[in-house]
Amino acid sequence: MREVLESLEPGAVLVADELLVPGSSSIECRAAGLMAGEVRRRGLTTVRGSLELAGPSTSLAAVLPGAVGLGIGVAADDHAGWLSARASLAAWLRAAGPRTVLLAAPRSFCAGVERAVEIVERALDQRGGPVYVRKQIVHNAHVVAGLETSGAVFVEELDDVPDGATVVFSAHGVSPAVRVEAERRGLDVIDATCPLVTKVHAEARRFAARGDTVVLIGHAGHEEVEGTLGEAPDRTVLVQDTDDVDRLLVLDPAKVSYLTQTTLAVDETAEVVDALRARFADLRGPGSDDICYATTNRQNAVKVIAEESDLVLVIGSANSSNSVRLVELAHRHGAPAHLVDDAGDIRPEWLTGARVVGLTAGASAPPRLVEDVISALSGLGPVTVAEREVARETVRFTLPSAGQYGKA
Ligand code: 2E6
Ligand code: F3S
Repeated sequence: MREVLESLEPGAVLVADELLVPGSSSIECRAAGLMAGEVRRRGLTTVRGSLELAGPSTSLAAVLPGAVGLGIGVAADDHAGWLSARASLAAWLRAAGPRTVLLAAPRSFCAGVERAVEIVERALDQRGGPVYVRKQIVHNAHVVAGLETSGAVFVEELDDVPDGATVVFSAHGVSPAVRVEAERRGLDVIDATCPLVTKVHAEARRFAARGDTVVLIGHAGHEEVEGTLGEAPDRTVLVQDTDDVDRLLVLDPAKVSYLTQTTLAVDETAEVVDALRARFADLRGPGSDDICYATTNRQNAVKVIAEESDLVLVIGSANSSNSVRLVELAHRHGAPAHLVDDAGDIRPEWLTGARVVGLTAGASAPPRLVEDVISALSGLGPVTVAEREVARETVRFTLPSAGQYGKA
């Protein structure tokens, strides 16, 4: 232990994965990920390891009351580190205690994300050269980092892909202009666009072909929206809310149809569609909307847990539209809610006094992260896990044909 502390950089803090008690069995520190996040938010770096309780006086540890064999501990070798370690430990001890974790179901990966990730994994296994991916394959930092570690090269635009190389299009889809450019460059394209996004592109072409103004309801700048807009750019207008609908100018009010991004809030989108219908009596559309089954199910499930929870945690990245919608919806259904990439983003002040914690994950967040968060929370005291299932998902999408993988 002394060696670990001596090798700590100035300002670094050792966060204990276990506490070693001389002459006794070790004490597990499942909340180490939570503690490490808090130390990092205080501007210090962290190292994970074992902490010997009979060690140097610069270590701080606590055995949690009411939780047999669970502890939490930190150590630092300098004053700044020690102050931060002490404050972090105090904050997490305030949040300690028994709680219930209410899991939303469905949550986490949808069929389109499973397919997109598998497409990249297979390409990495089977292609000889590097595999480039245009944009994030899905909007999740952990998924992207994992595939990067396996060798995928993420780029923003096709300009960053060498001529003739393999490039995967992300799950959010691309505009026809991107496909044309890829062909012109002789790129070897594998398309991971979610089939439900592809369906919206087909609707855009069909509605535009009959001479309609196509109103796309969605968020400006989102990759899916950019791709769909590109199908009929001269005929398509983007609206984000009912104010945009009020301002809308169209060539022929009798020839208007609408489409939606797949990951919008169901309730807000219905309001925008109602506003469109109020202005354009002959409005045509895709049935009700293009919001996908996975988005709808995750929203229905988060509503249920929000109504029963003191706090809702949504696992997902900040650029994930469907994940952000889950946070907003939980708020609208009465619970304080926060988006976290992983356990390290959870703040002790959110949990202090929160005895029932609702937990869900956006469609691009790996299920492993949900398990990690439950495990981390169980390091603060006994956790009872209950699930609220609103739907069973059986949707699976087939992969592109085998010929798409490997040139041999
Ligand atoms: C493709 C289409 C829709 O930001 P958004 O929610 O759209 O995307 P992800 O990657 O977070 O979720 C999956 C997805 C992919 N949704
Ligand atoms: Fe597709 Fe919906 Fe997932 S559009 S990628 S199934 S969130």
